[in-house]
Amino acid sequence: MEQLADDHDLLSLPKEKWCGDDLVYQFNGFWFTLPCLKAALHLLNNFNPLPTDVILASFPKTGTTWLKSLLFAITNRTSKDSLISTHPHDLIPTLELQVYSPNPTAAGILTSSNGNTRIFSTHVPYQLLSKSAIHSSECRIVYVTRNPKDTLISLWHYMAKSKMSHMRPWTIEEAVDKFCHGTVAYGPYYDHVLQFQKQSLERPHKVFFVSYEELKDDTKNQVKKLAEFLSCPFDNEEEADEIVKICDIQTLKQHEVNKSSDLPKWLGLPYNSYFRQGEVGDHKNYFNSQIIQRIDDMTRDKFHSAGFMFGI
Ligand code: PAP
Repeated sequence: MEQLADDHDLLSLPKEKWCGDDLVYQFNGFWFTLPCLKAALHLLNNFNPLPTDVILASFPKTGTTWLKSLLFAITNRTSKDSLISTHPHDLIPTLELQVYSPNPTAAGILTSSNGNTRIFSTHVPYQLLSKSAIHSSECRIVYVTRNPKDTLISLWHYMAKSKMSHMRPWTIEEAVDKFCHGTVAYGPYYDHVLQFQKQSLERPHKVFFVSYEELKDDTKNQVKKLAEFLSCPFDNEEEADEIVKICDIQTLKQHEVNKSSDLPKWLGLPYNSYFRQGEVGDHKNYFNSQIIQRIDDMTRDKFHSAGFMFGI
């Protein structure tokens, strides 16, 4: 992996504008905002997972919040009511935002010894994680993906919320362009997804790979598979039914904490920005046929030609 000594080295990396005037920097083939890159390097150099740890990995806007809720509920059945009072992102911290950031809000999880399974999440691509202790550890990885068009429209909405009125807006055309060039935070999306998909085929006991669409289509069945992967299968159907219900977006949206427009300490966007439509196919309300064609061509070229028949 490319070695960087200091901030000066970081600033000399190739950079591009992505959302409005915000910059992303290229490191080992992927694009990062500067704070996330610094934190990601800190994480890669210092995180030593326990064999019992679970890492939720994802490209942004592919179902992370949903999976955080499900993973928490599945592994903490007796305290699953915490989902009523605590935002899923505060129940399961993101390594590069809450644990290895310059002002970490959840670093205590590294030293806590309450005996619970530690669950972390990350958007850092496998290509970089494979250079860290995460690769050799027996910890398990759960990866969620989502079709590229809905991922992009979800990202576009989310980033639009982050723009102040005086800032240049991010048009849909610009967002599509950046997404297709891979110059979005943690992009390219296709390289991110493909590597975890490959790992899940090679090491199915280590990497559980699921799509947002599969989860939507048959939530209960996928949740049961997830519980088995995590070595905590359900004793009865009712247990699985309950977890599906408490993690449903409509249930979660009703909790005050998830409706809140307060800003979490670790990010500049309000808690409620993680719950929007939660539907499959929302891109059809925004993309014209040329945009759909452009992304579908890219999906065929990147996914289908690699044998991964997903995303159209
Ligand atoms: P993150 O990577 O920033 O954490 P992430 O949670 O992956 O974001 O993506 C947010 C999307 O998941 C939103 O999709 P949308 O913009 O298309 O609506 C959000 O609505 C959706 N989402 C959040 N929680 C759930 C849930 N419990 N069930 C289904 N979808 C959900």
